[in-house]
Amino acid sequence: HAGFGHITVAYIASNFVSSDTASYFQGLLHNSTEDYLAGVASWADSVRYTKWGRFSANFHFIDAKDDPPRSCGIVMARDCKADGCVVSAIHNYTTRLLDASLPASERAIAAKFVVHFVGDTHQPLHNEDVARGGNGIHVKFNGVDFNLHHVWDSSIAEKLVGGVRRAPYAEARRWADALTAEINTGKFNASRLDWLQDVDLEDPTATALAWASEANAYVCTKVLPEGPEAIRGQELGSEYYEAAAPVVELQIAKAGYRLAAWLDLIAARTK
Ligand code: DCM
Ligand code: DCM
Ligand code: ZN
Repeated sequence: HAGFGHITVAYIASNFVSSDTASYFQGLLHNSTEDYLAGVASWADSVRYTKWGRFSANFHFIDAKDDPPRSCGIVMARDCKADGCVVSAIHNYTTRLLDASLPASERAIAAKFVVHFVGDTHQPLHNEDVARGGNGIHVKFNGVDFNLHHVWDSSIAEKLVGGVRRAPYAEARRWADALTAEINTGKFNASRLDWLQDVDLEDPTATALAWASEANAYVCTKVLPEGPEAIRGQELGSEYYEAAAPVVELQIAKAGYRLAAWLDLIAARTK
């Protein structure tokens, strides 16, 4: 369920947006329930393999051509493909959301892409070129074969919450509410304002690049601490998981909190 993390991020954002923001996006997305963001969070993944959605396939990641674990870092001119990457996609769809001359149907598509790509840019391996973001690194997780990208997209988060069902909305909601409490009064409370330091609606590329660079740095420290070859074929369900799970939790919490701030800025501008 690659969707579980995205749905959780969307529920966290729903918990933090202002009531004006909620009304604005509920109207745009024609969904007046509490699931208006969660319900569209995985849409971008469902269209990327369709004929209509092919143009968006490269928008889910940026292939940082760095050298983990020795050196991590993103260089836009080097790493963002000519037809786009997650950083330029966040810029493009934020701009389209703000463009009142576009039909509402196009602004709704832009909203769905923004909700999804803010999540993708917080996953370290969506900001790394090595083995196509870890897709080519085969590992085991609790005895089952996966690739490293899938472990970071799904397996770690699913283990953290004790497993999820095929439609993971209830589990995502519960996890989102727990992380919301950590942000409001718990272990993330002290850092929540720092998380918004780079947020600047005047410069969506710089904002998204700051988020992507922060996630990319984890590739050198927590994803591939001994390099890509050392991890191939390894069991990642115990010690590796123990070190990785706090990063996944932090990145999901940050993505949701930042998405709320971003949507608040956008909705305030459209008044
Ligand atoms: N499109 C996009 N980003 C743009 C322009 C277009 O993603 N900057 C996508 C979304 C639209 C589709 O292309 O649904 C068709 O757009 P248009 O009618 O402008 O060609
Ligand atoms: N992906 C990535 N970096 C790449 C290629 C793909 O982060 N260079 C992501 C996009 C999907 C997942 O990996 O979330 C699987 O991609 P695909 O279906 O293209 O193999
Ligand atoms: Zn994606």
